[in-house]
Amino acid sequence: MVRRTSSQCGVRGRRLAACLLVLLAPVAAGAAPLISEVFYDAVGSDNGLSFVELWGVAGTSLDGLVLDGVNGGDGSITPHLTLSGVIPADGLFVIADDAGDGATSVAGADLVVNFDFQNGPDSIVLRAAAQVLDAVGYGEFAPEEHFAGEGLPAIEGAPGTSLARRFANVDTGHNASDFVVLDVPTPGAAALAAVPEPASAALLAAGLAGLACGGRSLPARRGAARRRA
Ligand SMILES: [Ca+2]
Ligand SMILES: [Ca+2]
Ligand SMILES: [Ca+2]
Ligand SMILES: [Ca+2]
Repeated sequence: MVRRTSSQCGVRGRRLAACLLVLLAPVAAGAAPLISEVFYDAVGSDNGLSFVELWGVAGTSLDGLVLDGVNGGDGSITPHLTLSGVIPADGLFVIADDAGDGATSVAGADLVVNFDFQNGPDSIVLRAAAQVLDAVGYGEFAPEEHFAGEGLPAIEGAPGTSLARRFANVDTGHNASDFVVLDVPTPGAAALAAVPEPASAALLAAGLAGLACGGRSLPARRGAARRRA
């Protein structure tokens, strides 16, 4: 058995703690809105049923932001939606498809516009002018196709299912791991990761890092050292 020295353990533990802090951290207050759920393929016609849900800090203006659909086949942009409105108190803003008469069947819509995002492989990108704020690509992309998401694409579910972030406020930049298929779409509702207090997040990461170095937490190992002394 190879024994790690305490200094090897310390370096390894600090690296792991830093990684865990990044992985566990929800998006910080003041950050740009995220695409938290997309529902682009209802059973049968999508008209008046599809939606894109955004998560953001309450009070954030969406005026002038753009949602683009990027065609996986040729990279063309359609639809191209200019947004307006403000993230409400619960942090979730629902952009719902207009059924053609100014109304929508999507519950809790915050903005009604006419659109039809395609089934994959495609991507949906949230922009502020040329700056990409968030993006999700979904479906199986051939090498020559155009993926405009982050990391690897999210998998597609059957018609009637949506793609949603595991936690609406957590974005690791990897669509495949951030998004899951929901059998029942949830416009305007989402699981949120608690924003940890900086001290408790650091303690959690340090404890987990300590476990990686011999299965004892850092305080436990300090205690053992004191008993030997
Ligand atoms: Ca459909
Ligand atoms: Ca429509
Ligand atoms: Ca992102
Ligand atoms: Ca939702």
